[in-house]
This record gives sequence, structure tokens and C-alpha cells, in this order.
Amino acid sequence: MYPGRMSLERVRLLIERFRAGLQSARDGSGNVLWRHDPALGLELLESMLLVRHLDRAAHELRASGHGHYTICSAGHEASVVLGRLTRPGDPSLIHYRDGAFFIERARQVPELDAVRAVALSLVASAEDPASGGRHKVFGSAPLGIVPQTSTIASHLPRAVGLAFALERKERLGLSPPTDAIVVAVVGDAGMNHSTALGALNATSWAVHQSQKMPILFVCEDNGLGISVRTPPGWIETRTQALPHVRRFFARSMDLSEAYGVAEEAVRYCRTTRRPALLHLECVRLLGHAGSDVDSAYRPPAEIEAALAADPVLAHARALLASGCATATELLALDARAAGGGDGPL
Ligand SMILES: Cc1ncc(C[n+]2csc(CCOP(=O)(O)OP(=O)(O)O)c2C)c(N)n1
Ligand SMILES: [Mg+2]
Repeated sequence: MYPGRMSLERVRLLIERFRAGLQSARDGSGNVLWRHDPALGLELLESMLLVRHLDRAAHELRASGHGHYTICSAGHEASVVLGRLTRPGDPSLIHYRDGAFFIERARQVPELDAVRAVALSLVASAEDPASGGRHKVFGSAPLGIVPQTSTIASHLPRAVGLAFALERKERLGLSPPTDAIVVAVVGDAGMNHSTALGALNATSWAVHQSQKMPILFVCEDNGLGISVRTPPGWIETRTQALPHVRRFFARSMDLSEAYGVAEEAVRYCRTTRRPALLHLECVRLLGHAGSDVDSAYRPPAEIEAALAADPVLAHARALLASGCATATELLALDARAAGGGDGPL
């Protein structure tokens, strides 16, 4: 089923599966429930769907020769909880799959059109305020999202420096007391980079001598770095061995859990001014980028298993099962995100 499928078809298939998955779940049956405020759950889903349709737009723009960037957020949409739980005052250096983080944080800055900002970046527009058209990046001064290069893990030392500076500025009387934290997101393969390990070591070393380090590292673990597999259990083992860094774990498939755990992790960093690492289990639903034929190294059953773990559909089904909305309402939300009526895309 997957060999030979163009990546644009694969994104469209994801969207079709979302719609079909809601039709077949009209009775509201599902194992995972949404245990927080229903309105919150719906807003998070709205951001996740906007990002799903931005993924589609990225592929369509590429196919028509207008866009150039097709590394997608598909499978990493649980980062939406971090966009919600942190603030523009929390400097954030996010992963290139964190569209949902970006879109959800923008809810706090209503005057910013975040969908347009991402779209400008996709077409390398000179009007893109983050990169001026040089590269697709997630970055925005009003959102407190610091643009990154595509060199994986290179942002982690910078993030550690920012956390150090937040506290140092206060001690030197250069800024009023703050409860801001730094957020730094990295992939599972990126975690092995010596730059990441150096940044984590510097954090532990600083805390060991009573330096405050309010930083939340997030490792979005989809089990792959392009075509190279992360050995099962590696991120868990690696992150258990970080002195003074409190470890948290959550699965994208259960957004209630992800929200609750992320809330705890953010609160821990904010109130104790100590570092934490959230290991967030994700999936990769497409090839690494549009040009990557993942069926060359992933058997069909593995791709099928990833699709069955789509966090957007899982969250929508949880909302249904919890009685937060009807399938018709959720399908209407998807249609608006897709550009029907007054929708943005
Ligand atoms: C320093 C550096 N080495 C290699 C690359 C090429 N590269 C781009 S993405 C990637 C894999 C990253 O995998 P992971 O960190 O797990 O993130 P994912 O794409 O799976 O979300 C690699 C090796 C790079 N961009 N930077
Ligand atoms: Mg990965």
C-alpha cells in the first residue's frame, strides 16, 4: 500500500483517515479519555488540525513549485500542550516538527496570524519575519520563539545560556524577578549529539554548585533519525542518567496524560528554578521530509502501526468518548482548519 506512494498522497491519506476515524467512532467508544476542560480540549484539537493542514499545504506548495520545505509536524502534534502551558515570556527553542507548539502559543498573541507566518516561511517569502526567506524556521519575537538553524541540537547550548542569563540578570539587578523558564526541544537522534550532551552536562554541573537553571528540555522521541532507528528504551535510559535533571514521561497518544505531565514539568521548572526533561513519546507518520521514501526502510506493518497512533485522531476520539463534542462538530472543526468557509487554509 505504501511503496510508491507520493508523500503528498500520504498526507492526504492521513487527513482521510482522520475523517473516516471519526465517522467510525460516532458512538464515542474509545479507550483514551479527555480528563480536562472540554473547551481546552477543543482548542488544542483546533491547533493540531491547523498544523495537519499546514503539512498538507507544504506538500501542495512543493508539488506546484511554490514551496520548498516538506519536513512535517505529523505525529508530533502533542507539542501543542507545551505551546499552551508556557508563555511568550518563556524563551523557547523548538523542534522543526513543533508546528502545534507554535500555533497554540500564538493563541496568547491574537494580533499575530500564526498560520500566515508559517505559510510565508514555507514559500521562503522575503516577508517572513523570522528568516526573511532564507529558510523555513519556527521563530517569532512576539511569541518568544527563538529561530533555530537546521543543525540538530545546536540550539541546546544556547538554551542553557539563556536559562543561566535569566537568573544572572536578576541577581545583577538588570531585570525584575521573573518566573520565566526556557524551553528547548530536541529529537531522539538529536539527543545523541555531543552538543546536546554537552549542554545537558553543563546544566547538571551548574545545578551541582547551586546555580539556578530554569530550563525544560523536551525530547520528542519518534524512534527514528531519518532512516536510523533509536534502540528501544534508549531515550529512557539516557535521560535517567542526568544528574539534577528531573525526568518526566508522557505519550502523545493520550493528550490528557501529556497535558497533565507537561503541566507538572513546567510548574516544577518555574517554581524550583531547576531543570527538567520531558520525554515525549511521538510517532513519525510520514517520511523524514517529502523527498524521503520511508517505505524503503520501514515495513508496511510499521507504517500502519504509526498511522494507528496518529495523535490528532487519538485526541479527537478521546474528546468524542468523553462527550466533549459530537463527530459532526469535530468534522466541522477539521473543515474550518482545512479552509472550508472562513477557514484559514
Ligand atoms: C548536526 C547535524 N547533523 C546531521 C544533520 C542531518 N539531519 C537532519 S534531521 C536529522 C535526524 C534528526 O532526528 P531526530 O533528532 O530524531 O528528529 P526527528 O526528525 O526524528 O524529529 C539529521 C541527522 C543535521 N541537520 N545537523
Ligand atoms: Mg526522531
